[in-house]
Amino acid sequence: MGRFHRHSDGTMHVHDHDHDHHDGEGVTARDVGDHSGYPETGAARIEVLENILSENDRVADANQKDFAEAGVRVVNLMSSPGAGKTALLKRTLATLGAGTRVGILEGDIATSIDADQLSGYGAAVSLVNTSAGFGGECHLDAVMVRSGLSRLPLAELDLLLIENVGNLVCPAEFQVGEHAKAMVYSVTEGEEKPLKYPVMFRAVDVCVINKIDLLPHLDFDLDVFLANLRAVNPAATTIRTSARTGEGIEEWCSWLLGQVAAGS
Ligand SMILES: Nc1nc2c(ncn2[C@@H]2O[C@H](COP(=O)(O)OP(=O)(O)O)[C@@H](O)[C@H]2O)c(=O)[nH]1
Ligand SMILES: [Mg+2]
Repeated sequence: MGRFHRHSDGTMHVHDHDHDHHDGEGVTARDVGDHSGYPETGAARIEVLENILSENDRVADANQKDFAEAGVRVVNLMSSPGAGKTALLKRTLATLGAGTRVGILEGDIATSIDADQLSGYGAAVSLVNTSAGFGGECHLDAVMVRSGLSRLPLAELDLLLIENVGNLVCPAEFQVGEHAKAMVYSVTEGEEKPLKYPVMFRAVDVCVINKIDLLPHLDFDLDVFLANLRAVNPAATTIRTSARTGEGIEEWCSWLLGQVAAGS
């Protein structure tokens, strides 16, 4: 378990920190402190967090049972804010068309901006605002997802796509009962992020490398990024897309349909 963490807004959870520099295998040898913070309350905090996480996993199991009963496959889509999740989902809905019955569970801190953008494509959309009773959390957990499921016709869906809250750290730490985790990574984010945010990159089954239409305007080195990704997650599928031009969207939709087929 990582270190307990409290946000400035009062929300709290644990982060799985990378301790490579302690065992000598890490690439950096910089002294970043002894990690012995919270000496007086540390043990109690860890216990509270273990309870929170095991409660989360219990609800995630209940979600997964409901998904199995309904015969729906579920993909949890994560990224930094602005990497292109909503734009990719719009393209996805337009490309999959009526042949695949898709539901969207839209996670957002406070607004319905993304949910509004995704309506009108024939998909059932359920919005979960984390500021509405969930402390404004920076991720979706299993309980929040469960609250949004009641507004979806699960048994009538083939595929449920969850747009998680934009954040490169916390969403990866909470199982929500999904069958696969996907991330959208924008080429504007630099090559080094897999090394800086390994928990997220390690957790995903597929990394959609988006905004490739912008490559001619950037110094982004795709080979360096791919090597960094491989260093933390050798098995992840990679798909290059532009939600702007439509490049790679067919390949992404084929991957999604493969997920649906794997469940039938
Ligand atoms: N050039 C370019 N812009 C994109 C692409 N995908 C998304 N965007 C833009 O990036 C911004 C953030 O996209 P959005 O889908 O809202 O990101 P989200 O926060 O991850 O849901 C919007 O202005 C999109 O139009 C892409 O492939 N290429
Ligand atoms: Mg969005």
